[in-house]
Amino acid sequence: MIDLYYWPTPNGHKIPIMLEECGLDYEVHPINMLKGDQFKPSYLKINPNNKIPAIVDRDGPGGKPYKVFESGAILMYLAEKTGKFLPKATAARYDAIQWTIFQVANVGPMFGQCGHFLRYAPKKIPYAMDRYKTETERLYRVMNKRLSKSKFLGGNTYSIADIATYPWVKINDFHEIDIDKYPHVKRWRKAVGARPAVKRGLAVLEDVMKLGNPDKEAFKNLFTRQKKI
Ligand SMILES: N[C@@H](CCC(=O)N[C@@H](CS)C(=O)NCC(=O)O)C(=O)O
Repeated sequence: MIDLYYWPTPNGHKIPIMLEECGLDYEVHPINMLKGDQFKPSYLKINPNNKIPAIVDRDGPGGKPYKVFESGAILMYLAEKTGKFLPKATAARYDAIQWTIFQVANVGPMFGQCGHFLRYAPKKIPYAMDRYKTETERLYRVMNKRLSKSKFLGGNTYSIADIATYPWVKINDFHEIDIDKYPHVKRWRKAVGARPAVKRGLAVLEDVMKLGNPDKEAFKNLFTRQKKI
């Protein structure tokens, strides 16, 4: 049994999708980041970085509970636990790992900042809007080129690289990207989005958060309270 500490955001979605793909049993513990649950001392014992997602594997290495934070590390841990969605052969394995790290180091942070400065920043800052939009477009071009030669991001089989990246590309409207300009990404997005496990993963707590304008309390918890950590 896996305890999933979760809120339905792009970084969050990756984990129920992987759990569904792997057929693992899990229990969802909502961490309402709009109310500041991510800062509670009880949660900081699971994720010292006060962000979602995190997991505790009740049956971890040596039969003991094991905590994992950082979505990329969680995907790798679950892939290793189940032997699924990460090829065994070295080159294929590292192809998938490279594209997973590409997501956590580039796609997530840059698309996130792009959406932030386009939509949430209280002041319009043209330099920041342009900087992150330009980088987001560049990352779409990188993925489009990769997917023109490869069925999936990590290679010819579906892997944790696709699971990591799909939830961010799904919300292309949020960072104001016209998906039609990236036909290979569009083809891949359709194929990944059609997987039954992806649909089930996305449905977990789907009603509790819509991308939109956060209210005053949510804005404080998401964007200003970090100064005190
Ligand atoms: N690198 C982290 C990023 C996690 C992250 O940024 N989570 C966001 C939601 S998508 C969060 O918890 N935000 C709340 C906060 O920053 O207080 C990962 O991939 O797990």
